Amino acid sequence: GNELPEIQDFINENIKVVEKSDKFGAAEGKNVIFINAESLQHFVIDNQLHGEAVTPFLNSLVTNEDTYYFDNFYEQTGQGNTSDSEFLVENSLYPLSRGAVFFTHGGNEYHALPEIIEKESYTSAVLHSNNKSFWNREGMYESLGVDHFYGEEAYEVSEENSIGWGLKDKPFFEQSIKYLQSMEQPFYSKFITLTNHFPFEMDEEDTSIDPYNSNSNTLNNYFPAVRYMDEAIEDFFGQLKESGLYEDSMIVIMGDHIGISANHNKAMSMYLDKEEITPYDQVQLQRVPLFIHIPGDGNGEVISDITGQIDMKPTILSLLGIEAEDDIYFGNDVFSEDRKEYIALRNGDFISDEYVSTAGICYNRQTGEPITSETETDTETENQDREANVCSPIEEKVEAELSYSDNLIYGDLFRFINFEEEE
Ligand code: GP9
Repeated sequence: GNELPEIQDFINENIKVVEKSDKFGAAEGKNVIFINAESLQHFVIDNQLHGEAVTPFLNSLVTNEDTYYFDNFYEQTGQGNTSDSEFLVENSLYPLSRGAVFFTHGGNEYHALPEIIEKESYTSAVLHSNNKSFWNREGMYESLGVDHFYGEEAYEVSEENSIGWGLKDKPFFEQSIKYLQSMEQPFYSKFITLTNHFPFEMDEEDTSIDPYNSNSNTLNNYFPAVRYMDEAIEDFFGQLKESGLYEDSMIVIMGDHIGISANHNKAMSMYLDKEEITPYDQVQLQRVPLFIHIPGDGNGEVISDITGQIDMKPTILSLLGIEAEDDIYFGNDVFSEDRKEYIALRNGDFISDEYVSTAGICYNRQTGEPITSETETDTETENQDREANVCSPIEEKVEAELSYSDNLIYGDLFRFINFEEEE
């Protein structure tokens, strides 16, 4: 645990914001219903196919007065895909650069969201109709302090109501309502959807928008699968209202990771009407939707600040009005004025207000143009390369952040901290 003081100093100096955001406590005492939306990317939101909206319900949520929509919110996962997104959300730590931390370090001690909010009388549950051992969820959830895990055996799954990876999202939500109703309140529940998963297979009866027409079947089929998810979430909102849970809950919808990889760039460039997908565009495609919907709030807006999955834990805690000053985390409350100015991706790329850094190239974020020279004030040749890279100062912070997060995981360092005492 010798490294802890250095890590804590780094976090205090570079990450933590002392001042509470003006949304602190905006959802105090409410249930949290978190939808981990499989493979949902930002580019489909408010976009069209064959002259139709791809996600009519989610589009209506963007402009809903009770919704905060974040249109520059990035997924930060690595090889652990969905499990990495869960790891980011619950811990505000980075997943690992290789392998899935759910498997490699599922037995570590953590100071995760479910555990923290349990002290404020919150019950926590994950609902996901898949085998409990997939991604070692059962083991990891115990380490994260999740109280209940409703896996595949909690659902009625038949040939008729399943496709691809298992139970379709509509029956999944329908069958989950009874579990929510039986949960002690307030609760923090996470729903992990499944239908919008590669290869995006759909039954005819569930297809309400025609596929795209390109050389990529993956991208073609993505649209009907996303539309199905949009409908499933809309139905779920209806069920929440009918069950009386809606008013007392905050509903968060977050895309977990990209669904369309760079292998489909030709088709993607055709859909987005671009000549090509540049490395800069590739980073922009790592944006996933984040909706924070607080019934009765009335102040909803679209927020374009640079944000990411690492921010979810401090954001949820702040919205619930829970202070966790001594906690160790690498994100910020998305509503905070004083947030750190960049979001780091797991491969060391980053996005800041001004720049996008990827594949060793520093881009102007607004124009998407590479920055070739910023050396007007210094003509000495040997300094040019160094100074040409205006991304360097942030790159250094990103590198430090990722490696401190790795150290915490590899060294299982949370076992050396007694948060009870510190709080
Ligand atoms: C599996 C589901 C999908 O249970 O969460 O996982 P993914 O393949 O997207 O990581």
